[in-house]
Amino acid sequence: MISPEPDELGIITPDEKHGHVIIHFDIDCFYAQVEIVRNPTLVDKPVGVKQRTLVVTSNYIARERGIYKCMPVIDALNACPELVLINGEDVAPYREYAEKITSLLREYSDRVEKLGFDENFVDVTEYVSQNSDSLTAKEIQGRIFQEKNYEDIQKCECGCDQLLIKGATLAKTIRERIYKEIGLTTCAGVSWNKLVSKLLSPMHKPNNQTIMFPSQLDSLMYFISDLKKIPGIGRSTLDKLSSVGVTTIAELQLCNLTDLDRIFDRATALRLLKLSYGIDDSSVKFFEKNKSIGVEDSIKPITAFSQCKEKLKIVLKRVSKLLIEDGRVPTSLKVSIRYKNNSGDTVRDSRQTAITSALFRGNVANICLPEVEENILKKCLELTKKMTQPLKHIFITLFGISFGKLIEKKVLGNSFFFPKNLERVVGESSCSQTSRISDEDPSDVYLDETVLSELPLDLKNEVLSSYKSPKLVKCQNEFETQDCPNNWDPEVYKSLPVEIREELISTSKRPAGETLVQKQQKRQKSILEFLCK
Ligand code: DCP
Ligand code: MG
Ligand code: MG
Repeated sequence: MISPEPDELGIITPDEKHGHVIIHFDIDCFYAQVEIVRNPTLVDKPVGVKQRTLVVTSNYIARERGIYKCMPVIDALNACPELVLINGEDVAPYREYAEKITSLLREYSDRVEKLGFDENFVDVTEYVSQNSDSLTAKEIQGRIFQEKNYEDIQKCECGCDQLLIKGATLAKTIRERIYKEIGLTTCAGVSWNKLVSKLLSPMHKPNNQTIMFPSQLDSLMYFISDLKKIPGIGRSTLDKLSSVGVTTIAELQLCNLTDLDRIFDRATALRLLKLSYGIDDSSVKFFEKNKSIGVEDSIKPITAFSQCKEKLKIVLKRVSKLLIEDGRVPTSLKVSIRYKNNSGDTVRDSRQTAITSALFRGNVANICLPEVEENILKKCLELTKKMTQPLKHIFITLFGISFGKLIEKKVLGNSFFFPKNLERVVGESSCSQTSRISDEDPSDVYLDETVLSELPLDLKNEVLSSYKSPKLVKCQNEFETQDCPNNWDPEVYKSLPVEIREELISTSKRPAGETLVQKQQKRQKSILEFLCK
């Protein structure tokens, strides 16, 4: 047997740096808690949430009465006849609560990484360092892994223990805020890496948190023992490992790279060895919004194209709700179907098409307007037709609609034109293709060429004829939508750097500027009203 290369072995010895504080949060009995917050009369009852034939989760009262996750509804009602069962097939409320939590966590760090629906990693290293004094605690919050006394724990030479203890104080504060402001209890794990924090968080369920120190790492991995519990080791990896007789963490630790090289590439082999020692040097990713928003629905088989529209409409209504909650405007549309092909096999297919943001007239909430909905349904049907055309018989059992390439509303996207005062703003917000606006007649109106070009011809002519000499400019920037004070367009205002916002406020207070701005805003309002009719 060839021995592993020394420098690679060096990497897998448990001597990683402990400079970070990473908290893993997991909401207790998530769907069930959301249902109880929505209907507090359920608080002292056993509550289960069902999807189709399974109870996907239940509150802890129900769990004490024998209900477990993904138990068949029939068995659950036998075990606990008084179980209050709530239909949880519409996941929109859960998504809403999950987003509330994520946005609260983002107050503490830009590094907030979602894992599934009800879990988040947060790297709070910077926050803890910057608020070190206020996080100094008399005692360690929550539980210590294996109920150790801190005094008995071997201290780490790098001094990370104190940082972690402050992290635990912060985790407690955040959990209390989540409960007070959102109404949900959570569990948390506090350590220096994602893997360890994730393994710690469920240790004292519900509503508690667990911390661990680097000198306890070997005990943790020995305690966990089961390879399946390590996130990042999936089914196929487990199968490959078991094909060479490795089924526990201890057995994996005994492997050397050469053993693993036979079944994995070198990078995977190293990663697996590191994980078996509790070493995880992956960082918590920066918060990122979903790349697409979609819904899929299993349906009773439909056997004629004429039945598709009705089904698609139901799915579209559900996905519209999610889109509106998100607020971004989509520019691509995808339809997925599951169907029987000409050989009788059940297969899936999808088709997508670009859609213009002008379809939503500056606000994704307009997706609810009948003509917008109809327009999208028409596109969905066209896509469905492309997929079903080659079929001898139609037999569809699932429809999915997903919107992608989501963009924040453009700086001019729903203001449509902008006052001259915004000239600097546009230039300085790296709106690369925006024409520089010169010092001309203050009554000039600037229209976004991109938006204009996307309008139907009659509307476009109407808009152009409304102004004496409109100037066309192009802006491709995408910005976030938030509120704004005073009379400024919120979209435009909030997208600006603070110093420019301040300048705008002071400019808008000047009488001359005020007249111009108000005049142009009035026009803007009327055009928007016109567009929203
Ligand atoms: N979920 C699901 N189907 C599954 C597992 C879970 O729909 N097979 C849903 C219901 C859960 C939610 O995801 O409420 C979060 O999953 P968790 O595993 O975190 O379970 P809970 O939050 O319900 O319970 P716990 O208190 O154990 O975290
Ligand atoms: Mg949970
Ligand atoms: Mg979870």
